Amino acid sequence: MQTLSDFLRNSDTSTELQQLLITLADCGVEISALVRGGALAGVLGATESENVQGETQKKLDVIANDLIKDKLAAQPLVKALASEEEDYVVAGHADGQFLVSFDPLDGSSNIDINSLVGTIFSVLPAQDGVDGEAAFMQPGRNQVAACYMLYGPATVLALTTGNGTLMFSLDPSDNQYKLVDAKVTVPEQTAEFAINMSNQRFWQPAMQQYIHDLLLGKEGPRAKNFNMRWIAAMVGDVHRVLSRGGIFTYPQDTKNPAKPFKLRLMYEANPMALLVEQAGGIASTGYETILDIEPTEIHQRVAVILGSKQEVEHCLSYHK
Ligand code: AFP
Repeated sequence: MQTLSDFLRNSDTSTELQQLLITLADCGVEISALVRGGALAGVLGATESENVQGETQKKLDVIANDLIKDKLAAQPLVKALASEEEDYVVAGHADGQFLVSFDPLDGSSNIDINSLVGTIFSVLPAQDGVDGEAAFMQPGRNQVAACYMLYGPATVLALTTGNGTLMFSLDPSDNQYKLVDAKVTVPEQTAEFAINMSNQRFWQPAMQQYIHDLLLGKEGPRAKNFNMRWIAAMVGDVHRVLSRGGIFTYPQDTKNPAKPFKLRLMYEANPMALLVEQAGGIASTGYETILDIEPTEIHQRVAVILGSKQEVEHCLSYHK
């Protein structure tokens, strides 16, 4: 079976990007081992500190964040990095070619219940003369690569460099990622949706109506029954969408008027949007294609509707 390194070597990915991707993949191998260690690795539970989003950081979030930061600091190709867990952009090597943003442990509330978590990376090209946060203010369309590692029963790596989406699985016998799907394809139709239903009363009318119609099933306007899944880790929900299709959404809500959106553009929405688009799906806010958003700040949050083409288009028709 083809390893990630073999695949990259035989692809038209630049040597520099290959090196960076191997570094990111290695971070996943180490974090996967920590996650598997669970309580025995002494990594569960919360720290006292809060991150910039005002959320209590789990111990493993901090460990994963530091691990990635250290690995990327040692990588001369990285000009700067931005993490969901860092208040500010961290400078790297002045002549580095790449900017890396990441969510070190997505779905961290799942850690203590031994459920799915993962790591998400987005890679942008560095630009001459633009430093700090300003360097990251590029639309997701500019990403040269996006990937996630999902730490589940198996550790999997989904990767795109803008030429389709590929899936690798981490072989525990030699700690190598092996190619399991060279052309991930999201089915255009689905009968499965993912949304946090507990927020229903806070959604905008368009999303209220769309979900209402899904719930009517065979007797409603959609004339078919829908099933629901919610993993509470975007990385897990997107993996399901890439594996068998579906629609995943975290829409705008009024639960906390100061925070109408939940998911982060740079660390979650953009990399997942590229992976889903490259697999034939769609990713939108309801009003704008995610990858076309011009970011205004590093920790920006957005509404997300992504997945199977026809179903997302159907959902978007309610937003017109
Ligand atoms: P954390 O990484 O802070 O745990 O957040 C995960 C997440 O941003 C995303 O991965 C999930 O889809 C979403 O939150 C879950 O949100 P709910 O708590 O509303 O289920």
